[in-house]
Amino acid sequence: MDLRIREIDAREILDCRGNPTVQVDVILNDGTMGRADVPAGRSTGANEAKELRDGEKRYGGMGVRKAVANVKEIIQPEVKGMDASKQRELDAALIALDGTPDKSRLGANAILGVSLAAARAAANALHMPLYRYINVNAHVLPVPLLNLINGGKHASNDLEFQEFCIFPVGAETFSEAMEIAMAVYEELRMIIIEKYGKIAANVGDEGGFAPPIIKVREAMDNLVMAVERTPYANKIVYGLDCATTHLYNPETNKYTLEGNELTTDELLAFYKDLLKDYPIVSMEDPFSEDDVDGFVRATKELQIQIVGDDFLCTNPRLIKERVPLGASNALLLKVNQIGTLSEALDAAELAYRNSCGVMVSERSGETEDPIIADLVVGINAGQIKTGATIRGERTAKYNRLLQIEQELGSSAVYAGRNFKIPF
Ligand code: 2PG
Ligand code: MG
Repeated sequence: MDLRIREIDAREILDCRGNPTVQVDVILNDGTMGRADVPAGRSTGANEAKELRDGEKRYGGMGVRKAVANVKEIIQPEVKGMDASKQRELDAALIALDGTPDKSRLGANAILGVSLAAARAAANALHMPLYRYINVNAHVLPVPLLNLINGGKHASNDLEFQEFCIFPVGAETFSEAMEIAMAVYEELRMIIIEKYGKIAANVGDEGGFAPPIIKVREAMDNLVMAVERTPYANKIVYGLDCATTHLYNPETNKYTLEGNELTTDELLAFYKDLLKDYPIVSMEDPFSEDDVDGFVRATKELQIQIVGDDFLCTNPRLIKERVPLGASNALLLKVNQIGTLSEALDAAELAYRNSCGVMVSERSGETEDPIIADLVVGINAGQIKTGATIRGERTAKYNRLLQIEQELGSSAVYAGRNFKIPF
């Protein structure tokens, strides 16, 4: 077995929104190949690593031919001959070669593709599933957060919060959680058709419904009604991605919500009222990406899981700076926010060491690559957010988790109500 990198190939492929993205193949000396696709966000944080887009006419400027060329012409000669299983060494070389703090020279999309494909190649060469290659103790199957109603930047409705999720925490197993999720999905589809007509049952970017709703409470009521029509109501709690970076106006220092301009205090009061009426256990980005004070107050006063997405950007520097202040108690882990596998693993470890939960997440622009399914099990994270089930780029992840559950057999533990600290 020879784990040294012989060749790297890359190409432009399409994500689920039809935008170009990077696919990388890392081929080892022994002929083994690892392939990985790079996802892309739409409601992105300012502190994310920067993907490189061509900015030319084709694909409205979204082409990634430059990133692909960077993989083949700049990265390949540099990392050729490196041992693909020395992930940290490889990632450090990629970071040094780029030379910018946000990976903007070569593009985080170019760098991440190589980083992930190398991990896959090494795991393949060692005949190991990727989750086990990441961690010999991998055994936790995550609670799937089904994002059943889409708003914000992911939908063409006027609902401002981006994601309304169910957490099937009361399931015994991951496969039961999926069964429960689909039962709710079907009920919700019927409720939406009854209330808003057939056309309203179309779905948003992440496969959840995007009915013509404006009010947060109306979305929650529909979701709760759907849950209550199934036999699983006592097994389900709720979570939101408020994604408020995009509702915040830095000029007025206020948040736009349902036709009102709210201060941090008023938005917090809105959340408190909401928690009185719905069993919401998790809120992501309840305040905008730099509203540290808002995050501290939310974490302290709401007493639920407060997840930092735009707020932490999977960035070890931001986690070190912000989490010890009591600003959030869970990390949303998106590998392309930081740009290499080892930095993402560092971010997860830092979160754990600060008693934070970790929720592994897709991007709204995904491909069929299920790599985050292996990642979430590999780090025993306990929670995965990968949209709703009826789109292929979403089922790819759920289906991979179903395979992993079967592979793990009796050692598989479903995180369930312990999703924050699963063991
Ligand atoms: C989010 C994500 C994923 P995007 O805000 O959490 O759901 O969206 O990938 O568009 O940033
Ligand atoms: Mg988010």
